[in-house]
Amino acid sequence: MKPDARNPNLDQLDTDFLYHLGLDTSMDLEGMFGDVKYVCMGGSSVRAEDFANKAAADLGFEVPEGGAQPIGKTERCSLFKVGPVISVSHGMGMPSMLIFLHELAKLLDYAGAQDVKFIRIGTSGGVGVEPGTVVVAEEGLNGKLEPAFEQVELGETHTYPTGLDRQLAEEILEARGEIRAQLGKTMGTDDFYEGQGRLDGALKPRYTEADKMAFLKRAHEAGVRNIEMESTAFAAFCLRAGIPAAVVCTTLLNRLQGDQVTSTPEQLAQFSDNAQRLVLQYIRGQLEKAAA
Ligand code: R2B
Ligand code: URA
Repeated sequence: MKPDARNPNLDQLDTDFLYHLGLDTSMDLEGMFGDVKYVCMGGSSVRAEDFANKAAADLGFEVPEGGAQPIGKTERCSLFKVGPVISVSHGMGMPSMLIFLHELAKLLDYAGAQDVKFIRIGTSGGVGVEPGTVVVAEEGLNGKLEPAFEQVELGETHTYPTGLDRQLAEEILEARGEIRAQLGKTMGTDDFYEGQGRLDGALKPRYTEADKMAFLKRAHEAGVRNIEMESTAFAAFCLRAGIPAAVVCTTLLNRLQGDQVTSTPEQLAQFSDNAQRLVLQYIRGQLEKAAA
């Protein structure tokens, strides 16, 4: 975190309880997390565990028999550490993820971890891209196609920019090898159904199929290649904190062709693996470069 972004109020706390992580500053956070360089976050706890075990195998780090074990409490998220990589789940949507971003940024600050990058590895709906394609975000756009994240603080709306680290995005893309991946803008919304213009929610929508297609085409023309539920808050938080950040999402469907996710569990696992592998290929390259 850049020093001028750090909250000076934290100096008044005897112990800071990182409540949702189940960790606090009476613990040896430096010993536990001081060497972290990459925080890889995704919605699901199953995928966080899966990524931790893949990271161990791919990057050559040991895990206990039975696989990587969670650290802290697992009520709200699952956090694993493998070498310099934290793999952690953040739930669905910006409110849940923001809680973890605050607690993870504090955790790493208390631990004295240096030069840490945050990477969200997620799922999304593609816009004009083949399912399974990984989109590395150039920036986050909100549901109005603006590069902005709005937050109400003390009764007033504040707007934060949603740019992402261009160099990091390009380096991740360069690691793609055989994986189908591309740059694109990622739209972040507060809902999976009407917030993403779907016509298959529970309630009668205010819009028609023609309205939906016109919006998705407008989004595509604005550079949007996928839609998910966290990118704008993630980008805005990391930009404020001075943490280099990337959003790397696989696409589960092409929204220009429908709303339902109809792929088989095997296909979905492969799509998810594409984004995880891409990030692992990038991290492996960086660790090899640092060791050379
Ligand atoms: C992608 O997938 C989830 C919704 O299915 C949400 O967390 C997101 O951004
Ligand atoms: N996640 C989303 O938020 N939207 C999709 O269409 C698929 C996954």
